[in-house]
Amino acid sequence: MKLIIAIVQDEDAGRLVSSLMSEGYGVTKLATTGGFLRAGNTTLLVGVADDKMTGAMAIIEKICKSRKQIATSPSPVAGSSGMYVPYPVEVMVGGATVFVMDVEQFKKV
Ligand code: 2BA
Repeated sequence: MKLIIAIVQDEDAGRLVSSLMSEGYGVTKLATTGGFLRAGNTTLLVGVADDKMTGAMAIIEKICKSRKQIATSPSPVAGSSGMYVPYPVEVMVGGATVFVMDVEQFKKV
């Protein structure tokens, strides 16, 4: 068995959960925050049998789209004032950031 940890954009999360559930995957949805943008994203935990991995990854790839996002990032400290000056940066976010781990044990007690 594997555990998929998929960090996705909030815009894709609802459709992704529905698609995974309708194909029989168990899903847990967590509200998370990206370290760089400090904006909300969604992390899904999906426990899957080894032979179902390809199907789960195909659904994630189909639904999660890359998007440009404008974020406000702090510049280095400006001179002696010690003030942070925010400036906009454009970054390409997603489709999905996916980690796959081996599951040693899976129990429902
Ligand atoms: P954030 O950390 O908010 O990052 C959002 C996007 O900002 C990233 O998209 C990337 O395009 C850009 N970015 C991140 N760090 C950067 C930096 N130091 N300089 C310039 N641009 C930077 P994605 O790579 O698609 O990542 C989307 C979200 O996935 C991340 O949100 C974070 O929550 C998660 N993530 C990505 N890589 C990760 C990792 N190695 N470990 C844990 N979480 C990760």
